[in-house]
Amino acid sequence: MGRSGPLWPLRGRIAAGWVTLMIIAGPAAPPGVEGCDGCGTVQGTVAVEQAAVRTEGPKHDLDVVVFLNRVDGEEPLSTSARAEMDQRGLVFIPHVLAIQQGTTVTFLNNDNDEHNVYFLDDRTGETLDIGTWGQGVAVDHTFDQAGTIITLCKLHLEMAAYIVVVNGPWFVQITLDPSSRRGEFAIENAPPGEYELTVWHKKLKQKGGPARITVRQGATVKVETVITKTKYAKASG
Ligand SMILES: [Cu+2]
Repeated sequence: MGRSGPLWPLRGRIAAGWVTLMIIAGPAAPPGVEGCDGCGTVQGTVAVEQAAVRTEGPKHDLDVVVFLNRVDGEEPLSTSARAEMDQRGLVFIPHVLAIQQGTTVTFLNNDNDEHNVYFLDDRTGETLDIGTWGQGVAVDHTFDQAGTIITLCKLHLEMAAYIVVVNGPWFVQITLDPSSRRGEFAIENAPPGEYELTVWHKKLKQKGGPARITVRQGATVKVETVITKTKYAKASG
C-alpha cells in the first residue's frame, strides 16, 4: 500500500527529475541520494499487534512513517525541499506529513473560516504559534530539526495533524491496509553503513524500539516490524 499502481511505472522518470510528477505522486518516493553508486535498499513490513486501529475518517490511524537514522558518525543531511499542508473543511490535509529537516512547508487556508497554526513539539513540549489567517492566504515555515511536530489550530480544537521531521533523506510514508492492518515499505539509495530504523505511528510504538540495521554495498536488507500499544512495546533487553 502507499504506492498507487498506475504511477509506479513512472518512478524511474520521477527520480530523473520530473518534479511535477513527483508532486502529483505524493510522498511515496523518498528523495534518497541521487546517483548513489553501491547503495542498498531497506525493505520490510509493518504489522499492528494487540491494538485497535481506526480505518476511516480524516483522522484515521493508517499512516505510518518508516525512516533511517545513521548511527555511524555520518552527519545528518538537510534539504531545501518544499511541501504543503492544506486546511480545508476544518481538516488539516494531509493528516500525517513526513519531511526531511530543512523542508519548508506552506500552510494554506482553503476554508471560509479563519484558521490558526501552532506547533507542539512532541518531545520537548515547546509550542510555536505562527499566526491566524483567512481564506486564500498561505504561510511558510521551515522545519530545521528532527522530531514530531503536532500541528494544531487554536480556533478549532478538533483539528490536528502530525509533521514527522527526519534528519536524512531515507524515509517513506505508507498507508496500512485497512483490512490486514499491515503495510510494506522500501527505502532505497541508502549508502552502506549503520542505521537505526524507526517506525513512527501517531498512537502506537515500535515493538522493541528502533531496529539496528547494517546496509551493505548494493544489498537489500529485510526488516519485519511490529507496532503496538506502548505497554506492549518495551524492548526486551
Ligand atoms: Cu482552524
